Amino acid sequence: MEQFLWESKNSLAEVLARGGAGCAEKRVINAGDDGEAGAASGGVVRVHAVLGNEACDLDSTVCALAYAHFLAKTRPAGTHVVHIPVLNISREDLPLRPDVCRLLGSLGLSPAALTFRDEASLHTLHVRQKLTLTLVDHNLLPHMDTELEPAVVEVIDHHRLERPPSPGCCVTVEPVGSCASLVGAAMLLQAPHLLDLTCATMLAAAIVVDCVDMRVEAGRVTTRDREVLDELRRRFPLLPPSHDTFITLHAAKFDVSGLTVEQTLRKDMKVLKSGDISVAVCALFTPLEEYLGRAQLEEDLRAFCQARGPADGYAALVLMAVSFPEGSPVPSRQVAVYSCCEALQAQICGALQAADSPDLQLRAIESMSPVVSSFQQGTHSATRKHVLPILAGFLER
Ligand SMILES: [Mn+2]
Repeated sequence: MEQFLWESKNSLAEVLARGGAGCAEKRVINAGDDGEAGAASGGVVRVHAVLGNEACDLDSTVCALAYAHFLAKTRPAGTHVVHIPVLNISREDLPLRPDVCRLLGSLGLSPAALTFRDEASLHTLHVRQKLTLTLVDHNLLPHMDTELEPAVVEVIDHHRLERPPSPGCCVTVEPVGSCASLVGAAMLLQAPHLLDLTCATMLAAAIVVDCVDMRVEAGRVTTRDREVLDELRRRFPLLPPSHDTFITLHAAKFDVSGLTVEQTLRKDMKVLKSGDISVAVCALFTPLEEYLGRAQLEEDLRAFCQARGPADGYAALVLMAVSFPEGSPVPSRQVAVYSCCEALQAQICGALQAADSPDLQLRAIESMSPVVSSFQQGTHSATRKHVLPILAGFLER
């Protein structure tokens, strides 16, 4: 009989290392029915998904994995419920989170064992009254998921409480630095025996990253975060040093060397739309030089514009690069504009150069690339938040 990995006797590490092959709960959550897999498991009645937020950052990922593990092991057996962590992004977007990949990899955990949002038929399950949801690291479902709201039975989060109270839902919301501190606290209190080195390492990593290396001056860490991290460390003396974890994962987060041009652009993108023109505005976290020097840049940019956008594609791309030159307290900001249509590219450049609230103080960078127009931005304080309205105003005209 096929066993449900998350329900089995295995530790979290074993569950995740085994990968997804033959994974019965994946079929259940994919199909939204309990036909074959249900029969194999002795009749699955419900799926209890632990869902992180749409950013699917390290905190959300760790909380979903650890808390689903906790639920699977602490809920009475034989209730015909499978507990599954669901990462709230498509599987194809996992490489866009190199810090998450790095942490999972360092623990020997295989992404194959994870269930992503595009693999989970949550809406179908809900319609068939087979879904129960726990939200971690967010407390309000996004607009496209509001109809799942009646399925939510529990919330554990550290963001501002936005959900209206409902009788059937148990809400734990505390303004701590990391949601992993709340999940860790629950496990330490209710089922400390379920914590193993893998689980403790994941929780500690999320806490250290979200609390910015536990530095008080960063304004994120709370007493609660510190208490949970200290207790994890007391129980697991073999946990890697917090500072090392922070340095490694922080560097990994901004390491785009393993990403394709397309993935780099998609990583942090906002889209402006006016009439039938769409413009993608992408944030980059490396100097433009490192990026525009890539071979086949023009082909990649053109393909991105054509393949990725709405039906007509993106008419133009605006790249906003921010980096911190060594020893400099202020960021270096650069802007690049690309369009398959030369006239549009020139017009967008003109609009950005002419802007006066704020004045971006753009200085053309010659010879960086023949296909894009590149600028050094003199105004350090102007971020994408400021540039979007300039572009929106241009598109309206
Ligand atoms: Mn969080």
